[in-house]
Amino acid sequence: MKKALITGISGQDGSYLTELLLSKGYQVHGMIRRSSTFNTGRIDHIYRDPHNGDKARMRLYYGDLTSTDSLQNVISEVEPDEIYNLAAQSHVRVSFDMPEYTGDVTGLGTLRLLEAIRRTGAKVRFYQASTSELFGSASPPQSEATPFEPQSPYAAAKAYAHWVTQNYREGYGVFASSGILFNHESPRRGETFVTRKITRAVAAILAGKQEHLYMGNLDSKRDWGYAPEYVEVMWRLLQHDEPMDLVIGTGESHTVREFLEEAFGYVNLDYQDYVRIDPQYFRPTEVDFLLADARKAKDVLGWEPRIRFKDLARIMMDADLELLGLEAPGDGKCLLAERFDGWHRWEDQIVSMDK
Ligand code: NAP
Ligand code: F7E
Repeated sequence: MKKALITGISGQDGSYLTELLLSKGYQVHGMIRRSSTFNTGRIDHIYRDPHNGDKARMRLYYGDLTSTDSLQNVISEVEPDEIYNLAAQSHVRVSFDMPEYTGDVTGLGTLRLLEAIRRTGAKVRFYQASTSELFGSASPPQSEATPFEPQSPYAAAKAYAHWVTQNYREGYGVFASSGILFNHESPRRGETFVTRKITRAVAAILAGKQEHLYMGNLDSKRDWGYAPEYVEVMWRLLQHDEPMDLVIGTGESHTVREFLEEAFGYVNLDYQDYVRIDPQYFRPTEVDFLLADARKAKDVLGWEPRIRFKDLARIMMDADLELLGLEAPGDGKCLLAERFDGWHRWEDQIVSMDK
């Protein structure tokens, strides 16, 4: 049974990756941060009480990317075959408010992890969560050959993490691959990222719980994909013979305004009646136009996205409507069930975690 260690297991991608790896028979070990309340909402459905005698296939450990000893301890204890470094201060706007902290966690945190791998001599395959934010102001479409032009403390920290990952690959022979993933969303997306902020607001407006939606720049363009499809690439990347850097995206780009039209339009509302602009959501420097050229992913891994912009908006809308007990007008739920049913087969297996 292969063992995977996931940093950022409690995040959007960490939760989907956990489900995928469990369905593939892995033992999954995840690092979580200590907080005064449990912060495991996205993975609680996987919890099985170990006191019931179940054989543990999932365990959680306290640790932090800012703490070298916690990283070394968890690697020594788990002896993983694969490490997925998904933990980060991942919010671009917040990185302008907390630039030093973002650099420490998102940038130096990756170095700490790689250095722990080198020092412990662990024979692991390492995945680094790189990002389309690295391309910043570079002209679209962006591929592996596009030069980085980071436009935020977050992107600069991710650039450091990306280069140091490449350095440990070349300098120390670590099997280290970076997925340069464009934006990917889901019903589990953090509530302050723009897609989820919009779908939650539409549902709340429909339920009479919210009057207006305050937004920033509506003209930036993003290549939005569906998170469960993207975590599959992370896994496939580490199964490949050679470590590499790989761009992952849909090759389709839309403005924030178009996402508003899609989400409000889905329940027959006009976004212009509800959306107000609040400059607090503008960023000192913006990334205007991201569009993936993911041909290498198709050539090397045979990977292609199935869920596109409209389906993504519908899936997220249906989930947020359901959360508020509202009827979904479309068939987004069918989409979800049909295409990803197999992933949830781990539920039949014995899974346990001690938190
Ligand atoms: P997310 O939902 O924000 O999750 C981030 C995870 O990192 C959470 O589990 C969080 O723990 C953890 N974390 C934060 N600070 C930490 C620290 N100091 N030590 C240990 N863990 C810490 O992010 P995501 O959307 O799943 O993205 C996963 C990764 O891919 C991130 O590195 C992100 O930057 C990168 N990425 C994301 C996208 C995207 O569109 N989603 C695209 C490209 C790259 P808590 O739950 O305790 O906060
Ligand atoms: O913003 C604009 C905002 O915060 C998208 C992270 O996962 O993807 C994400 O970074 C766009 C930007 O994502 C609001 O200015 C307008 O142009 O959803 P976002 P992001 O900044 O693209 C990349 C790939 C990552 O790696 C990151 O970790 O939407 N926008 N009005 C707004 N954005 C937010 N959050 N809130 C607004 O009110």
